[in-house]
Amino acid sequence: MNVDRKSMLLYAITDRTWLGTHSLKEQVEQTIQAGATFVQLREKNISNEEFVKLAKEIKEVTDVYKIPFVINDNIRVAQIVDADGVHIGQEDMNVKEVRKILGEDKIIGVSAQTVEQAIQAQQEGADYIGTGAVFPTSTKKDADIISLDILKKICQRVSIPVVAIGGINESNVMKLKDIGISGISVISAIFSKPDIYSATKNLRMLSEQIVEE
Ligand code: TZP
Ligand code: MG
Repeated sequence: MNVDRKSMLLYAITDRTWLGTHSLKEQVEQTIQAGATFVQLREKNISNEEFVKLAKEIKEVTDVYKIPFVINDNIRVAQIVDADGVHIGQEDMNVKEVRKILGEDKIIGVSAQTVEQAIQAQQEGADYIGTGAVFPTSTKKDADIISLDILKKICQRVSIPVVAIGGINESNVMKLKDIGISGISVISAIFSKPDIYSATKNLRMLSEQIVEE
C-alpha cells in the first residue's frame, strides 16, 4: 500500500529497554500525543505470545489516533493483530514473499544500507525505505554507519519515501536537512527520555524543518 509521505515525518520505534514507571502503551500514547506520526513495534527476545499481546495493546492506541502501526520482522504477529504492516531487514524475508502473504493493502517497509538494496526493495514492492545507521548508536550494536552521501543518493534513486535511522537526536537532526528524506526514525531519543512528551515535541518541530514539502 502506498504510504502517505507525511506519516513518515516522525517515526517512533518502541524499545522496552527504556520502560520506566509507564507501560509501553502509555509511552506510545505520549509520543503520539506529542507528534509522532508512525509507530513500529520492535521488540527482540520476546515470545510470540507476548509479542502478540503487546502488539494488541499498542494497536489500541494507534487505532484511536489513526497512526500507521507496523511490526518489526514478525509477519505472523502482524497478521494476527491486523497491524498496518511490517518492517523487514535485508536478512529477513523477501519483499515479494511478504507481499504475497500480507496482500496489497498492507505497508511493507524495508531497511536498505545501499542504493542497490533500496532500488531492489522498491522494485519488489516495498512501500518505504529505512536507511541507517546515519549516526553512531548504541541501540543496535551491529549497525554499520552509512554516509549522508549514500543516504542522499538513495533518496534520489527511489520514489518511495525514505526515512533515516540511527543515533538521531535533537543535536544532530539538522544535519539531515536538504537530503531528501521524508522523516526521521527514532528509538532512544524518544523512549530513553524521562519526558517522552517534550522529547517528541522537539523532534517533531525539528523534523518539520528538515523535510521538504
Ligand atoms: N537500525 C539501524 S540503527 C537502529 C536500527 C533499528 C537503532 C536506532 O535506534 P536509536 O536509539 O534511535 O539510535
Ligand atoms: Mg529485522
